[in-house]
Amino acid sequence: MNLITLETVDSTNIYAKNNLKDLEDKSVIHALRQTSGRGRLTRSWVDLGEGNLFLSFVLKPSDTFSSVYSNLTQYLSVVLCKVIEEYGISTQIKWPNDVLVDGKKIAGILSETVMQGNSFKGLVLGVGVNLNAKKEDIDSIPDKIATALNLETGKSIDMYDFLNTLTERFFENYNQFLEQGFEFIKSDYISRASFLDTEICVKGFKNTATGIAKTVNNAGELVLENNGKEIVLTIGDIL
Ligand code: BT5
Repeated sequence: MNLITLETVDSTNIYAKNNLKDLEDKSVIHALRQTSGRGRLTRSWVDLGEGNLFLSFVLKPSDTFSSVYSNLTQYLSVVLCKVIEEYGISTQIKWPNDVLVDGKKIAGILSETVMQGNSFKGLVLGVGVNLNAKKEDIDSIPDKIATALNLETGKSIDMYDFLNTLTERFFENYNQFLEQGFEFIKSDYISRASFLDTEICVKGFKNTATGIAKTVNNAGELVLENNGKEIVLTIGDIL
């Protein structure tokens, strides 16, 4: 693993994408501060100050895209849960990849695929984790109830310890995950899935689907049941 630490950057994902060609496979771009952290679609990721984690994994597993790469966000969400649990805190996953503590968002993941024409150049898998935040700053995050690891444990968190454990655990099983796909993490994922067996609303690009969340299938897709009909969702936000 090649770790690059930057003082301040607009977004570690943007940095990784702009420099992708010069970055080797399994590079990790880490920033102490982020001025324009990005979420999915047009959303942003709030920088809650130094001591919080902002990083992007640069992955170049092959020259062609494989569907299992879409599940890497779910793989990372399970790895994150396990690292947070090492601090004695229980976690939940909200499909597809939000990591929650007591229903509050503690981490977010953003995966971006880099293509040049039709050719696949690599993936940038970004993650932000709230490790050391003030309660008043957490409460000012728009649209979401959030938390941070220091607020949950009552202790300040060593960001470098967390970073080292996270990157080590991520690469420990990375190759096996790529070979076996979502099934490799399915039981770890399902055991933390807080949305199963409840009625949920999922907003996709065009439509909103409603139903009882039955399971997450072997491809990592969310299976809803509505009036006896099965709806299989590949992408979306649980409202
Ligand atoms: C995400 O998007 O959760 C993906 C966030 C990825 C951030 C990392 S940081 C390193 C790398 N570089 C980047 O530029 N990005 C990645 P999404 O599911 O769209 O959720 C975004 C929503 O989460 C926002 O609209 C807020 O409601 C909420 N949010 C923003 N900042 C937050 C924070 N610090 N803690 C908890 N929730 C937050």
